[in-house]
Amino acid sequence: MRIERMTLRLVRLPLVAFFETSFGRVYHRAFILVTLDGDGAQGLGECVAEVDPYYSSETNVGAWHIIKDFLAPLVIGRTFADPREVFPAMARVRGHHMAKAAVEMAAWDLAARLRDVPLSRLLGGTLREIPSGVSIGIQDSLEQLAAKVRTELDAGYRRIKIKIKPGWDVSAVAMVRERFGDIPLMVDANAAYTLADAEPLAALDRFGLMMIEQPLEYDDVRDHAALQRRIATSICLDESIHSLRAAEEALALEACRIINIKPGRLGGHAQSIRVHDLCAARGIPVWHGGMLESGVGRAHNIHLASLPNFTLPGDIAASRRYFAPDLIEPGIEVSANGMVAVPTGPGIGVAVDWDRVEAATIETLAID
Ligand code: NPQ
Ligand code: MG
Repeated sequence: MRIERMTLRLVRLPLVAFFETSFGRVYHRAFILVTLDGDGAQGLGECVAEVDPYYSSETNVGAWHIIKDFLAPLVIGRTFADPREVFPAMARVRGHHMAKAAVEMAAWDLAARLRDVPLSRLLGGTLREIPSGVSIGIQDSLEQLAAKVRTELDAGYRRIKIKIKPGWDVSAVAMVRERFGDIPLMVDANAAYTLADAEPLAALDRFGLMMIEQPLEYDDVRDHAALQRRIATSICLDESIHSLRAAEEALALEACRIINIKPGRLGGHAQSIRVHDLCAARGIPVWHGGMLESGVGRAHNIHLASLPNFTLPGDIAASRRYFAPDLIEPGIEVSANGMVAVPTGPGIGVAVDWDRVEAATIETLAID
């Protein structure tokens, strides 16, 4: 396929409810939609970088610059036999995985549409539906947290993840266990602790959590390995796994027993598949993370999460938990038993409502 043109749109949507992590509270989501035109078809990708460099060092304004000035010239006018060639074509640019992923994932959607197959087929997916979990942000009170957990369990979600930080950890987990019993439960610290907190983190062991996600520094592997030796709960790495190499290092050092895969963090679908395959070969389960994507990014995630080693429920919830309405119509739905169907149409297999995109767009740029 030949990439003929790229369009960038900076889009901003209000969130249905605020989302709070150890690094702060947000009420809106702003992201870049990337469109690639080629051979008479169009592919779509979503750049998951936020306004602020808090989860990751990338920002959407920075990604706009990197895509426009450095990535677009490396792909526009070029012919790719396979979307796996797109990430290597951008290798001259170091880092900027979220910017690269948006371009690369649009190329996968384009390739799948040109072959008239669902993206999952091209990626090597085998599951027809995927198990869905939810990520519940830090709340103002334990009462509010209990109400959220109740709502999500009633909706059928197969695993509850609660965000923690020092001061909102043992008390929150203890409350959930007391009120809701032995539900599939995990926590995500988004790097809010240090190795000096090993004792309070070990205090979580008695709650039988599925895992604790990214307790320590965002780029650390070594301290996580030391922590994993001192706590019984399995560590899952998120932020630290920014590449296949980082995944190899984490597994070599036994810094985690589970890995969270996000294509934005890794540089796209091809890199995500390589991490998935590495983990499968080592007996390490993976699950698909979430970045508060619109329906476009969410659909990409669902196709990727149909690969066989995504054995744990992912942070891939219904559109309506985040955006009402979403940019796609119909939105992503979750069944009463907590499953999301993998779309069967060509490409990402969802219908974008372009009037809604237009209404939410702050800035547009066409590059050819
Ligand atoms: C995580 N996501 O697993 C991320 C963190 C994250 C669903 O828990 C705006 C504000 C966008 C906060 C994207 C979930 C964000 C955000 C991702 C947090 O660590
Ligand atoms: Mg996380």
